[in-house]
Amino acid sequence: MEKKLVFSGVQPTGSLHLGNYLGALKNFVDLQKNNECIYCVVDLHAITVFQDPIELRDNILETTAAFLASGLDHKKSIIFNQSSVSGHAELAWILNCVARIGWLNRMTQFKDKAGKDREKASVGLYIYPNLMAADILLYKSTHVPVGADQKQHLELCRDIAQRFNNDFKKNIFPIPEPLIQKNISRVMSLRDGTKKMSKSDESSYSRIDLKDSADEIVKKIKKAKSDSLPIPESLSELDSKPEALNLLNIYSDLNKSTLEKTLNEMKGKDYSYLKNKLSEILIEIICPIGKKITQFLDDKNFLEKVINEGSEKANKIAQKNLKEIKNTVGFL
Ligand code: AQP
Repeated sequence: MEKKLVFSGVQPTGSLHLGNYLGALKNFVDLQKNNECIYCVVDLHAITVFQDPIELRDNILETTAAFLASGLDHKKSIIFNQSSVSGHAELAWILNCVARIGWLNRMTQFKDKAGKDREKASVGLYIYPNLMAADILLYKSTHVPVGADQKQHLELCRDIAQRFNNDFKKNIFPIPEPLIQKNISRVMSLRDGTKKMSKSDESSYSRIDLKDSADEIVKKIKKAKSDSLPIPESLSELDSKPEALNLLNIYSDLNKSTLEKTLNEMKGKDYSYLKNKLSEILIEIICPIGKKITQFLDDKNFLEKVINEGSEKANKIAQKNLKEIKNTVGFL
């Protein structure tokens, strides 16, 4: 089987949550077994929305700690922070000149994040998808594990790679494939099943943080929105109950089961039954990761060493590819 070259990134914008774990990190860990993997703490992306510099520094280390605590091995995979490899910003500029304004105008994440006051959003937030394309293409990555929320950005990256190859009549970039989790590609907020679970949601009750204690998990799941009727029998009945569907989906995924099997086990029961089972399995899987994050954070020198070594390795690949790309564009 052909080896994949895998790239993905996570923004250091706060403590990572269950959505980041089930939608991204869990997949990162599986992929590192048989593939060459590059995992990046994307700090250049983080500053598209203002970040307090002290908090940003802490969050870069905390995201690195979450990578390691989830099972990434810095000896097998390259783990580093984006701003330490200048090739990301250099290639992003070249790709800014390849991507079309019309393509960016279709990006729904910009519309969601900029909100009504679009004029006041940073230019960086608008061209964020071009930087993401640069992250992926800088390493000539072939596969990108992301949550479903990033699918549109990845499609844009494919369009940019194709356009670059066509414009310069050279197959420089492979066209990267998304790797999206099948069972649960999007973990939704515990307070509103139509919104994704997100670090920046004001309510901490909307998400399970990887560092939450067992008590916090129980409290948050107890308070999670569900439904006043018992758990239904069929999938179709869940269409109009996004919060209930989300809890059942999370439980199924953690339990390595399918939604159909979970419904079979739970149909007719009250949501309190599901919530108790869900809390138990969350405590079993998430609490050990949270404990490891805290342990890693006690040794900041080690975390810095991991990202410095990773940056060196990433930089070597980046410089080689960037030389070829610049040459293709016609730079001296
Ligand atoms: N709710 C989610 N369900 C599934 N996957 C998710 N991811 C994020 N939220 C969910 C995936 O996690 C990876 C890293 O995401 P990120 O932190 O870089 O950016 P994000 O998607 O913008 O995450 P947040 O939590 O919503 O951060 P803020 O609030 O700072 O914008 C990605 O692969 C993403 O798909």
